[in-house]
Amino acid sequence: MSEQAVQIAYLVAGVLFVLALRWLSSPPTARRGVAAGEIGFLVAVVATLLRSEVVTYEWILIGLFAGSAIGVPLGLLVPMTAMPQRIALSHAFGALAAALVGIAEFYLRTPHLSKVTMTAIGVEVVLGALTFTGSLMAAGKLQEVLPQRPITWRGQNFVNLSILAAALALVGVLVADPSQTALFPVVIVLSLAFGVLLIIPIGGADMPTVISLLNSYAGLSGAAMGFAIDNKILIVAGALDGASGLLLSIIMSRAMNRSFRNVLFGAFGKVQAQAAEGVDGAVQTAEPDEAAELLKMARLVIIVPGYGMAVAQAQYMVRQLSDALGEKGVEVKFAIHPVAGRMPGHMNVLLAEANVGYDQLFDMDQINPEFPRADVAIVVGANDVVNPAAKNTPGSPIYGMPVLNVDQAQTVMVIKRSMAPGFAGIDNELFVNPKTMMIFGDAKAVVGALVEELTRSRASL
Ligand code: TAP
Repeated sequence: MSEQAVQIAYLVAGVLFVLALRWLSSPPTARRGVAAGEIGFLVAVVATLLRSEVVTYEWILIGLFAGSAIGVPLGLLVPMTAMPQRIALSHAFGALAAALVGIAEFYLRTPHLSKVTMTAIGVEVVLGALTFTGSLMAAGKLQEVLPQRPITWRGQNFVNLSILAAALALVGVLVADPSQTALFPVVIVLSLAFGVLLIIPIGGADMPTVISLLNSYAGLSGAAMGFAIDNKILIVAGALDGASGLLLSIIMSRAMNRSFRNVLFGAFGKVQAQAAEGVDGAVQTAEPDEAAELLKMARLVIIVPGYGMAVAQAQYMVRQLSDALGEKGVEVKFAIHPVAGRMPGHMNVLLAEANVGYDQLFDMDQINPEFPRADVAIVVGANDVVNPAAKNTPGSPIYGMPVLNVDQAQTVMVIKRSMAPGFAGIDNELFVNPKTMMIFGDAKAVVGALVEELTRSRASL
């Protein structure tokens, strides 16, 4: 394939990546966005493989089969609820690949490295190495093979930043004089160590935000690799990845009430250290038949899905509940909190899977003013995202986090298995609110029972 054709293919791939990001930002076009991204990568990979600089395909094929042997089972077997740690592993692999390419380039080309190339290799290896160990640590914390609690000590930020500064200073020395090859392994070791130290003080609760940030680092490492080996599509894809990962981290930290400065310095995550203080008050429980009676009389019902809906795989039942209510003339809306579940867009993905109409899904800012008008808010396996402590209890670990105002509805039905806390590990005063009825049980079973009650009464009419 001529070099010109390769560059045109890269341009097409770059446009597809931009379109993919554009389309992924809205549920109705998200599937198209995934397809555009996949086609973009296929075009980029095929064009690269057909480039004249490929000497032999032997190792490429071995890599292709080894990668597929790991990637396909990961994609098929890992449940949606474990997606954050799976994504962290993908970042670890991607960042390791970038770091290894940088290391190979250094030893192949030194000492004939220009200052620009050495800078690019330095950035690539530092970011690649720290993202590799950082992502492995993040995956380990989320999978709970490592302790979730933040581990902190005095002077931690100073030590961590000194290690990073030392790695960058050594890169600076190498840019001035690439023949100092003995310094390069030190850069690698310092960067690997920084990745571990960066994650140690961060609690499991904040890990998905950090993973998004590591995604950004992996992208920037890839972009630097593009400069190092003069590959334009790597620069484009890496820059898009770097920028979108950074934006997503900012959006997530805002939604979880973390300042982004804290994210960058890894100084947050002490949330779990402040344990729940307990809430006083009587808990009112209800059975699905009582709840169904109330639902039949409602005009507006707002359903709030959360992590428990994902665990129970209750989204199909929830869709049936929405349909059954719709048939009774009840208006049904879904309230989507930006960090409900365990990954960005978690609820949107599940509800789309169950074919809930996009016009029924409302973001927090859109739906919050509607709660006072709602006859019933049904909370399906959500907890932290509806916890009024975020508004009313200064000192609560989630104080300041924007939440869904379900307590403003006339009646609140909470479906969960017990009084156990959610991700932030704190109790929820909503459960003892006189307006609230707790319907204990697995989300799928309870919502199924509600559907049965609603449709049975329809059949008997
Ligand atoms: P959580 O606060 O984690 O609460 C989920 C609730 O679901 C639990 O209290 C649990 O109570 C219930 N549950 C679990 N399995 C269930 C089942 N089979 N049936 C019924 N209920 C079940 O969830 P949320 O309200 O969605 O909030 C998300 C939390 O994750 C927030 O703290 C957020 O900051 C954090 N987080 C989110 C993200 C993203 S990007 N989404 C990233 C990082 C962190 P029982 O055990 O009593 O059933």
